[in-house]
Amino acid sequence: MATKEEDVKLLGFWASPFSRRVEIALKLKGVTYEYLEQDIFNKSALLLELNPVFKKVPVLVHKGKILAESHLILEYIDQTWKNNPILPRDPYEKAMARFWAKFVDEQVGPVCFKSVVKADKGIDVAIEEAQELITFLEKELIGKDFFGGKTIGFLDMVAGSMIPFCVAQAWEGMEIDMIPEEKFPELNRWIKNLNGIEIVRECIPNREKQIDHMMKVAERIKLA
Ligand SMILES: N[C@@H](CCC(=O)N[C@@H](CS)C(=O)NCC(=O)O)C(=O)O
Repeated sequence: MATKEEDVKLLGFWASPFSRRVEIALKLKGVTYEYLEQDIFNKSALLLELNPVFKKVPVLVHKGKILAESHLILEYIDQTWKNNPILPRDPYEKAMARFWAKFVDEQVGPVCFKSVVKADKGIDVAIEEAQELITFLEKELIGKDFFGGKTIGFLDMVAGSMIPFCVAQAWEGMEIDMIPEEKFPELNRWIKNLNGIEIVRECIPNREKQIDHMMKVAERIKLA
């Protein structure tokens, strides 16, 4: 476990799935950290200094060492604090967790949000394309409580922060059910399991506030 002297700081943004997942990991490991909320529309000198390459949150600072990019930060946390492992030990399972996490952030997130908001080919086509992607994750959950097995792990943190607690709330704002129970029973079971974890509930953004925020972002995307 981390002690105060370990000096952990996290630069984040309340609505960001990328920083929310890092908070879940830190809390799960019992790491004490200082949280520095950032305005991503008016970036602080500190954020630009610590992440000059991407200029994005999250940024983790541990004993003066600076890390950006949420997947790498999660791996660093897992290797630094060994209790409550996040990534599978088995090399193949570890590679697959990384594979699906990349799929969530690079495919599911953008297709389920930007493509659905823009709906260039019509909203029904956009929904169908997005749900086709989510079906891959539905299949990955068959017979499991979490993607990581019996306990919450790396892919649960990535997919949980991105899908039910971010993008699905944007759909809710558009009055569309992104993950209907009858179509996605496994994902619905998984979301209930995630909601059953106190740390997850502590780390996810307030639902109404998140819907409101996502609708504002959607307006910006439509106008762009
Ligand atoms: N690949 C990055 C994505 C981080 C990211 O997109 N962060 C957003 C907040 S949701 C941000 O800082 N955006 C500011 C910007 O794009 O200028 C990660 O996994 O950490």
